[in-house]
Amino acid sequence: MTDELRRQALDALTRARTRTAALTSCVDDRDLTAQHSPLMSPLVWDLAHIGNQEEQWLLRNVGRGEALRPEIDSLYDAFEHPRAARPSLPLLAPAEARLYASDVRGRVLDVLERTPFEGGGPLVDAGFAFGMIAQHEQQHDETMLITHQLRKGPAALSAPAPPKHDTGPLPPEVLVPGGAFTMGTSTEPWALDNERPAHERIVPAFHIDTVPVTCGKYQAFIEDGGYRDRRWWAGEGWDQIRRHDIGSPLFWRREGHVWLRRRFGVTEEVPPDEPVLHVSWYEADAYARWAGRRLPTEAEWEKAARHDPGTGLVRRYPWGDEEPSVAHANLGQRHLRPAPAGSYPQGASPLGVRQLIGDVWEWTASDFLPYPGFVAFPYREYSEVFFGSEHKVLRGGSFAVDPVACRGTFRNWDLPVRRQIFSGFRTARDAEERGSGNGEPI
Ligand code: AVJ
Ligand code: FE
Repeated sequence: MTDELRRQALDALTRARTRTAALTSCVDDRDLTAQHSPLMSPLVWDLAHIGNQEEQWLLRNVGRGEALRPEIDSLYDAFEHPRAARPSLPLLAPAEARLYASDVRGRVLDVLERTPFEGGGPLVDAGFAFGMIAQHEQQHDETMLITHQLRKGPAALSAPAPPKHDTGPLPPEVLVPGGAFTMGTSTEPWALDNERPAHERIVPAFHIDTVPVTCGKYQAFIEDGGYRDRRWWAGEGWDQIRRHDIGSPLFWRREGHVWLRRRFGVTEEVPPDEPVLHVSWYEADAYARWAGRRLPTEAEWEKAARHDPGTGLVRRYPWGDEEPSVAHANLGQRHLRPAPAGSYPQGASPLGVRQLIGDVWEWTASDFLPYPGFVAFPYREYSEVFFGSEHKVLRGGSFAVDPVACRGTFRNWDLPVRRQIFSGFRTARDAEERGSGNGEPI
């Protein structure tokens, strides 16, 4: 078991570094140090920040080694410098940042070899710190992919389209029976603090969309004047779309009767059967209200993804406990887009809900809050400082998420105005037969 985890840790760290290298070698140094959007860091900041977090946690903390470059810690502290201010910092130049990150990694491989995965305390047992750092690097790789999407100019990245699957016809929604289920985890070895601990939740019966909302359906909301009708918009959402004159998802543009979108430097027609991407929580919420529905709560989303009504048990993923394969989900930046709605039949949940994992991050109705019994670990700044009503939870991961940072319990969060992230959604509604609390199908 620990041998297997050690192999997985090495694999996850190596996979992350291969991806980081690809994302930072396909553009020149000028591009790496430029700020492509005030919302994002220069790519070279992410690169050295990845190395610096790895140095702090795996070399200094786990490995009990001397600090390599303590003087740069504050440059790469995300809380000290907002993203917009990072280009004017005396950052390591691209070649230096690359050398630093690879120097750290070389030493980390020695630490990994000599660190016992049992009896060493919660930071190292089951290789947690190594898994955490692999997830950290992959999360920044997704952030860097967002920067690539925002970058002007010709394409720097390419990937094949997702394979074709049997996408239906499918029923538009699935009934999830009411009753208790186990939310979160106390056993997943590399689950982050906010996913813990496992606890019972009673979730009344509800219906949830079989597939994420598509561009075609979202277009109907636009054509119906959805962006001009105050009734659909909550809170700051209306102010945001008025102030910034927003009338479509980010990166969309209308030409006559056709909607076009720019994707990693290439302009194409909006594909109607693809899950909609680059919408804010407010846009998702407004669409749901227009459709006479609502966003699922986080507990509903997780119940749809993990609960098996046949056994009453929860799964790690909708399809079961096996690690994601290419047949289960569109993950890991193998493709640079979500697959058509209804794809990945082998990744469906026991009740037949598709594409819960991969393709697009799914906005939920819920604020980012701690579970009962939450303990910050190993640092308050990962989750705890973000808890509250400011951030909304996203679930399921996008095409840009590596499997190491994606599972049925994984929680992501962002401000409800954000739309440069790989965000989409599906909708839900209460079941008429609410209140049957015994967990049996109705
Ligand atoms: C969990 C994706 C919101 O990118 O801000 C990276 C992950 N935390 N470095 C983020 C993270 C520290 C985080 N999100
Ligand atoms: Fe970070």
